[in-house]
Amino acid sequence: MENPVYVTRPNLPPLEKLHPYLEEIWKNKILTNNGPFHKKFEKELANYLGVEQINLFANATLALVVGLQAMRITGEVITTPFSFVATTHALKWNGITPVFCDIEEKTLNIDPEKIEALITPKTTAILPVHVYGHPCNTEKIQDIADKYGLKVIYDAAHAFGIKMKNKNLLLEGDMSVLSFHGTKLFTTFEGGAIICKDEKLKKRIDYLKNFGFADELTVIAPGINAKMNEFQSVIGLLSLEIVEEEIANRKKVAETYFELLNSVKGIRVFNNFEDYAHNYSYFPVLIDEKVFGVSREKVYDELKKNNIYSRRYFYPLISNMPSYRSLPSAAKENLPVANKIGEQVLCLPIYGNLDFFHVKSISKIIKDLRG
Ligand code: T4K
Repeated sequence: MENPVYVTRPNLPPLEKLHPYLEEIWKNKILTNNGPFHKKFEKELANYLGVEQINLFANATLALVVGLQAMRITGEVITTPFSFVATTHALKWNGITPVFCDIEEKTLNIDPEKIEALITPKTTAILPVHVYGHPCNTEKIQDIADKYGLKVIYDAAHAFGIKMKNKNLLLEGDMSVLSFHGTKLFTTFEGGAIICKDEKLKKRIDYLKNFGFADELTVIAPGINAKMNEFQSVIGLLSLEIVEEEIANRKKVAETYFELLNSVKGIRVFNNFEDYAHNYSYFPVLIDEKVFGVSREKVYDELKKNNIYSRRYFYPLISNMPSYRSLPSAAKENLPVANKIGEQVLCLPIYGNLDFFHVKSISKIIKDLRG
């Protein structure tokens, strides 16, 4: 490939649309602290996502940290090792012990059948991730949470724009956290949001993300600075106008991959989206070396030699990282599925304006490697 092909590229609004907004910011000189564009974006985003209220954040990691604190989560939290490090780091930053639960083959999300065995008197919550935008089994997770009096916080960093048939995925559990990072389907450069259903909780989150200020003189808790600024909010407003088109374009890319890779023995693609409209935020494939004849590493290297930068999201597993591997729940024998998937997974490039020539070339390079 003449130019590098990355795992993702942001979909940016037309530059000329930004200028009037910047002029407005330059005129009114409000740059941050719940300014007019922040308010507008909060409203329009809530409307787009079909939720009542939303708290905007500087990024999803801070949103997770603040969200857990706002809900007063302590002790142990059951979570998945198959995610981006930020999921577990947010627990650590709150002094909470992560307890890793294995994942299910079908969705690569936390396996609800394995949660109960990990509950102890110290467990206060479950922190699942809708990995790659594959929805978790929220009914089963909620049943367990209700039975044991646990809170559920969804890391929904990959789940923007998922449309379920009978429910709003972002309203499942007690809280959902979205990411608007530059590598995400919907971006504000850096950014994130919390969606919760309780108005009092929303208020507490707003205080905590602004140093704990409830009014000019009252600080209710040692909060942090995690606010989204006016520039990010403007990008968010403009990105809302183009996100549906981005999803539709990504769908076409994904369908081409499906067509070209679906029947390759030893390669698993994820195209079983019967119950929901997917957002195509990632395109993970699983490479079973024994059947395919070639390792995931070899495929990754071969693509790289061709100037194509796939990513091994999420390898190594969080549970195998130095900060976490000494935890009893991190032992490999407790997490057989996650460890297997971690060795097999490769995320192929996907974004709205990825050239079909590239999709075909990537698929051909992979197929030609077959042992
Ligand atoms: N929970 C989950 C489940 C998450 O996946 C994440 C973030 C979080 C929580 C935390 O969300 P934030 O606090 O970030 O809002 C990336 C992202 O930094 C991270 O946001 C994301 N997950 C994770 C899955 O991936 P890297 O280290 O792989 O990114 P990087 O810089 O190598 O970018 C990958 C490719 O994307 C580049 O090769 C080119 C392209 N790219 C990237 C950037 C940053 C662009 O074209 N433009 C850009 O601005 O971590």
